[in-house]
This record gives sequence, C-alpha cells and structure tokens, in this order.
Amino acid sequence: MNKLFHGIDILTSTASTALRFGMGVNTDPATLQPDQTLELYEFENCPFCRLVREALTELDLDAIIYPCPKGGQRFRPTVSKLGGKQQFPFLVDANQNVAMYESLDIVRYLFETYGQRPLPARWRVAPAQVIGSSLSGIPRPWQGRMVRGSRQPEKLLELYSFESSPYARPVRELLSEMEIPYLLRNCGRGAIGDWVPPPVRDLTGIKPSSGLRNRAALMERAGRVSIPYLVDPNTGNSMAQSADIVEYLKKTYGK
Ligand SMILES: N[C@@H](CCC(=O)N[C@@H](CS)C(=O)NCC(=O)O)C(=O)O
Repeated sequence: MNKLFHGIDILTSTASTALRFGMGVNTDPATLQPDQTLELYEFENCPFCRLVREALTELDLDAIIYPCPKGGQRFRPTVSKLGGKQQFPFLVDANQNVAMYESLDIVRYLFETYGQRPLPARWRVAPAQVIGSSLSGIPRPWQGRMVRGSRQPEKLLELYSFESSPYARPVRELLSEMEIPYLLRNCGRGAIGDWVPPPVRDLTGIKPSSGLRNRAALMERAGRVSIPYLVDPNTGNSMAQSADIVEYLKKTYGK
C-alpha cells in the first residue's frame, strides 16, 4: 500500500515538474557564494516560495530552510518578529544585513548580489512566473502546506535536492509539514552527464564528474549522485531514495 501511495506521489510530483517547463532544474552557478548561509522562511506549495527556491537552484546557492506551514508555531513567530508580518517567502541574508519579503524582489536580489548578473529576461515577466508557479502546485494541492506534529531535531539536517526533482519534492513537503529546518544543498544540473538517471549510471558504470560543488561533494560522500539525499547528524544516518527518507523522517521525528 505504501508503495502505491509513493508511486502516486512521484506521479503527481512529476506532473508538477512538467507544468513548470523545467524551471528549477538547470544551474548556472553564482559568481559569489555567501560566507554565511542564506536563511529562507517558507513553505512548500506556496507558489511565491517556489520561485525563490527555483532561483536558488538556478544560482547554485544553499540556504537554511525554516519551514512555516499553515498553523505552524515553530518559525512563524520569528518572521513576525524580524519583518513585522507573517508573509512568505522571507529571506534573511546576514552577509548583507538584509531581511526581505516579496518573492520576485528576492529573486532579483539573489541574481544581482550573488549571481552578479542582471536578472534574466524570463524572470522579468512577473505575472508569467507567478501563474506558472501556481499551476505547478495544482497536482499536489495540499502536500507541504499544513503543519503536522513532530519533534524538532537538535542539529540541522542536510538535504541534497533541486527544486524540480519529482523525487525530492515529497521529502521537502514532509519536512515542511513537520517544521523541520534543514540545510538545503542545491544540486541542479549543469552538464549533460548530470542528466543521466542514477539507475542508468549504475548499469553502465558511468561516473558523473560534475563540476558543481554539491554534486561533487555528494559523490565524495555517498559514492554516487542520487537526489534526494538526506544527512542526519543527530542519528548518524544518511540515505538516498525518497520513499526511505519519508519513512525515516516519519519514524524518527513524527509524533
Ligand atoms: N507578493 C508576495 C506574495 C506572498 C504571499 O502571498 N505568500 C502567502 C503564501 S503563498 C503568505 O504569506 N500567506 C500568509 C500565510 O501563510 O500566513 C510575494 O511574491 O512574495
């Protein structure tokens, strides 16, 4: 039964990816990497939050994600305190002493500050981006949105992911519902080899030699690049396979 539900999750998640026409997949890394990790208060299935996560993938920037689902009490108060209202996404950049709302302002800020390049033309057509991002949420209308009971891990989890990965999305949705903060290590695709699916790599013996820092780090750490990949320093566990990660999170931190 679990397998069936997971199959449906992946199918609907793939539909979300397809509806977004490949945004949140490719990476052209930022010229400048922040010294202190960016912090993003957001939740899954918020179309505005998705736009910022897409830009993070595109620029190959990491961020600490503080999930703020509807009904959440863990991080929502921080946003009210820092910014004066509960609106998401909310970015905190300690490097530049900046805290800001408004998804498309945040995207522009990231391109200009860290990409050190002008905002690409497609990002300038704001209504198209908002409509596209909203459409991509339709196949999974509730997932990631409402809080569910959980224990907060002491140390920050790490997730290797890229925004449009149909397999990473259900993991991020669960982390969002459980209000579990994590270091999002973006692993977009930069070279042709990054597109070869892990099972095909295993069959053919192809070892991807991506120049992208998180893909290279994952290869070093896990011996293969398969997204999503979770690292939990609290228990010493690390694993690939979205179904296993979802089950692990529920078992370890669910209430
Ligand atoms: N124009 C804003 C719109 C942000 C927005 O409306 N976000 C919704 C979530 S999708 C929100 O903050 N809702 C209040 C809440 O969840 O409490 C942007 O682009 O960032």
